[in-house]
Amino acid sequence: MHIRRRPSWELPESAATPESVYMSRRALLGAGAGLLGAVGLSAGAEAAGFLDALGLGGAKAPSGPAPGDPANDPTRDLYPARHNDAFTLERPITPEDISANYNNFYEFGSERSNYQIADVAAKMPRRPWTVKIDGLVEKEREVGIDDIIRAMPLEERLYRHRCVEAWSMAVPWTGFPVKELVAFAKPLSSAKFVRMETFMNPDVAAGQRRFTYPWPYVDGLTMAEATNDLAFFVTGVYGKPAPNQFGAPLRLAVPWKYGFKSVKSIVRISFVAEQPVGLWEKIQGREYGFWANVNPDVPHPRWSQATERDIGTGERRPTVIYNGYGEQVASLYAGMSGDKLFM
Ligand SMILES: Nc1nc2c(c(=O)[nH]1)N[C@H]1C(S)=C(S)[C@@H](COP(=O)(O)O)O[C@H]1N2
Ligand SMILES: [Mo]
Repeated sequence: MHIRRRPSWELPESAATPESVYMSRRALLGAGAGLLGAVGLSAGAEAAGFLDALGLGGAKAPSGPAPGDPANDPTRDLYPARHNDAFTLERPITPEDISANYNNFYEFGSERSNYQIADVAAKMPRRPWTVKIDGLVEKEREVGIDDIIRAMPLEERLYRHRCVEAWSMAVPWTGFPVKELVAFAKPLSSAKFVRMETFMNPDVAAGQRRFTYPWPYVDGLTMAEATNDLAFFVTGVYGKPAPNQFGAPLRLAVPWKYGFKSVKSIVRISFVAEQPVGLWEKIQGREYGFWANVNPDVPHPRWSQATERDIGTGERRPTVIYNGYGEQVASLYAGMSGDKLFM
């Protein structure tokens, strides 16, 4: 029997995470894999939950000092960074204890909430960490993350984040504009896209033992998108080095696009001529495309994108085109049209 494993976020958040679903999933745990088919699972979240329960997703972190503890981060002296007043928000910042325990990071499992991702991700060593800069650049090189962070102008920006699952948050990221790293990388004029790749380490990231996902996680931007001032590389959050579950030590934030474009824990940045194919596009290209710009009027094939739930306040609010950043980014898409831009 073939059981297709779907990522839970193929379901809208409202359908994927109510406590009742979570509880009934737990109640069924003992029954094992055979039950997957027996209960006629159409919900991907359910299947993913079972796989986690079978030890494929992520067990509780052992107690003891976590190698990923941001309190020991070698760049902690750089925080808090200067706040950039050009990036403020009209909505309340999501409390850290909420955003830090509600994460999509499939390398560490598929249970978005209930502290699981945070606990398991904490086992990931943050150093040594290098970033390979390669492809169409003057000179390919591999740079230590601390050398990158210390060479960049760190600042704090308040950004909205809109997941394709229809939840959102408002976060004080610390980091630097992607365009600064592009300048540092010295791409050739033949480079048309920036491709970003997450680490690959199934020993600490049990989710990467699921062969049905085409690891490592990849996504990308056009050069014009990457050099737009809004495109941001995140190194910290809430005024300190980012805890691992947010994608330490280097994570993208492109707030006008759905959250899956914002690649976490980057180890490789490649300048390429061809449009990169992201992990989710590879799995389900009809639903998760390259552009993935936020648009309330273009529904996901299986749910509406008209509104979103703010995980901080619990409020449901209307979704705004380009997640409210149209003034900064709409010109990137001038002359282009069609639904493809928005999914
Ligand atoms: N490597 C990697 N990056 C990733 C993901 C992931 O599973 N793996 N999930 C994406 C999705 S779907 C979202 S919504 C955001 C979630 O970021 P947060 O956990 O900091 O809220 O990370 C994105 N980046
Ligand atoms: Mo997401």
